[in-house]
Amino acid sequence: MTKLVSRRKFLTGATALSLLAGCESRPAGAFLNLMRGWNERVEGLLFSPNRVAPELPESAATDEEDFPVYFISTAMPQAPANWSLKVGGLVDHPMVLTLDELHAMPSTEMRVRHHCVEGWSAVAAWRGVRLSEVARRVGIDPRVRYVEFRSFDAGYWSGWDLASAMHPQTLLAYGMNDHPLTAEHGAPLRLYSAVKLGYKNVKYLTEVNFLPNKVGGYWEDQGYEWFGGV
Ligand SMILES: Nc1nc2c(c(=O)[nH]1)N[C@H]1C(S)=C(S)[C@@H](COP(=O)(O)O)O[C@H]1N2
Ligand SMILES: [Mo]
Repeated sequence: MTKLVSRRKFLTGATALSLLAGCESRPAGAFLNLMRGWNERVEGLLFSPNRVAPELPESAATDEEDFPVYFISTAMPQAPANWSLKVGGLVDHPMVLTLDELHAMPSTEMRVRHHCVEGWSAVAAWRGVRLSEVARRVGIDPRVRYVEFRSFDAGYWSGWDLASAMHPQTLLAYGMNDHPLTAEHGAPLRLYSAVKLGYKNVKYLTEVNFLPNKVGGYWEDQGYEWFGGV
């Protein structure tokens, strides 16, 4: 816990710089871009796949009515009737997974704190399948370094580093606080990780692609820091 807190403090300044990059003037912009590249490299180095975020007791859970709801669509995103998850990219066996198939895989639950860059945080329990388990089933190519997550929410998406995606606390989540995910929080399936900031946790998933090249994201392309570690 102390480790997490101090690391968050350490990164705050650099994160603020990346956010400023959205309204940059030229010479400062070049400097900020340089800083952002540096910050991403440092974060990548600091990130340990073995560092686990603290799991919290039920008493720490936020009342669900008080858990903020974010989506970029103008109306609540609704899953298509024939929803399924496409898993592809540089993999041996691309798959199209139904919710039933995901339910049949080994499940994990974790109650952790959510951190949004807008300054709020909240606690919930999330249930789902480890992304590493899905990666094992599709068989990822050794050249894979990044993972792209896409959604049916007005094109919201995010690109991740492979190590964070394979972290044991990175789930394809279909449950929240002992009930199926609601439309508010990303039904039928969302990405949920204890080691990433809110905007990296793509709700309303449609696709997971394992890629050799780095890709951006909805907020990342507008100046939010790309790594987005907690
Ligand atoms: N598809 C989609 N996923 C998304 C977002 C979004 O707008 N659309 N917002 C992100 C942000 S900024 C946060 S803080 C969390 C919020 O998750 P919640 O609505 O379950 O609280 O979802 C993330 N994932
Ligand atoms: Mo957020």
